Amino acid sequence: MQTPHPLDAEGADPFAIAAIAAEQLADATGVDRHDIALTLGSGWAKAADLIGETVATVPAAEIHGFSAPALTGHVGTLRSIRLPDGRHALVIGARTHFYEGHGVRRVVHSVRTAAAAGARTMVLTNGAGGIKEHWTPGTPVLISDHINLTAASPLEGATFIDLTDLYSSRLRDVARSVSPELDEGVYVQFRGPHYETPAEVQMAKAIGGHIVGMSTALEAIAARQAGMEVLGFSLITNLAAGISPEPLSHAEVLEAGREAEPVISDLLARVVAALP
Ligand code: 8IG
Repeated sequence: MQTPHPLDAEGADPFAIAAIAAEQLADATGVDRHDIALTLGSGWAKAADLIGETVATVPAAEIHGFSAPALTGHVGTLRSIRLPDGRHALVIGARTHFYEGHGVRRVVHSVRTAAAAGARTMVLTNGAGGIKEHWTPGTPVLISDHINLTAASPLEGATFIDLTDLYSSRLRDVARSVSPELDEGVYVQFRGPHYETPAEVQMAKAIGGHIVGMSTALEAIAARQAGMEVLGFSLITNLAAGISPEPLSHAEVLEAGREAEPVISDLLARVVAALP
């Protein structure tokens, strides 16, 4: 019989598992404490090279509770970076998506590990579809709030967590001090992995959404539960289904990400340098 994944084991405590992961990370990187954590989604990976000096790169699969990456093009590493001012950032290039079907605990394990490693700030980035027509592919936008349409939560049991100002207005102000032209919008998380129908995009718009994606809302909730301050960015890689007459193509999404990468990575690096 195969041993279950640690997070799926009978009686498993996700926070204890994250604490073990954080210890292993400290051993593997030689960095006792990380101040800031970043999850770099499609289009954002190059930022890791710009925010500081890489101290160590660890394959995520070597750390307790992490799994090998499901998608080629997703990095599968945890990287410790020393910022110019001496703070340390943990760059998570190993996202587990809810649509992989392994449950929410695994989706948010990297966020909980970052919190256990000491991070007080969680920067979440993603590639996503845009509902506002003037957001051409390659536009980075701040996430101002979210609508979670996954029907799931990382919180277990009667855990009531306030999500007011989840995407910290203080940190959004910091981002706009770096790049005043940054627009913002409400992120709507669908389960995926299919993209939305045009009718679903119209629903997202009608309920107050501006961005559609498959990753960030669940992670942001876990970050808030762990007491972190959250900053969220979406790279609009495509107009959401039906907003443009063109059908969506994964290849075009990847291409838009590649083209925007140098610009948005530079933006993110400057925002990280300005974080309190
Ligand atoms: I990149 O249009 C990317 N990710 N749900 N919809 C959803 N996720 C996305 C999209 C999109 N584009």
